[in-house]
Amino acid sequence: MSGNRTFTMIKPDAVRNGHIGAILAKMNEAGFRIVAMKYTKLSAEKAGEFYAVHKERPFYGELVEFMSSGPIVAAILEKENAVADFRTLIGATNPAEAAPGTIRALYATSIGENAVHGADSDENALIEGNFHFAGTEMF
Ligand code: 3AN
Repeated sequence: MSGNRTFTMIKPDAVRNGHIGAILAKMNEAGFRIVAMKYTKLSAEKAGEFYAVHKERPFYGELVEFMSSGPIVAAILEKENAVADFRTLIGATNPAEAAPGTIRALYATSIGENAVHGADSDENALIEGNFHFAGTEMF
């Protein structure tokens, strides 16, 4: 499984702005297959746990508040070289620096509210996927 799966969330800003369908279409067109998916909402406690690695960063409180501010779409996606190819598809953290045509260039609002999350390593893809989908059937 290592190397061919990644974990993503469509964040509350993109959900609020009506971009779920367009973002899923971009993922599909780029060759990602959905293995597991759910429409859900993180409590502040769960968002804090998910982003625990950023606890010391100045934006942690803001990030937790934003990520628990509304529903998200969480998914595990499959494709060869999934983690790296997905990071390319979503673009830079700051949408102002994201390459044209990337999901963040198209749909993100700001560096904090940047439309979509993508795991940054195979190890984290597994941890984050388990965080949302442990015990869930995958296809
Ligand atoms: P990425 O999501 O591109 O991997 P990270 O891991 O550096 O970026 O940051 C995780 C999340 O923290 C970002 N998706 C974004 O929502 C938020 N974030 C990162 N940098 C900032 C910042 N300077 N100000 C506010 N929020 C930020």
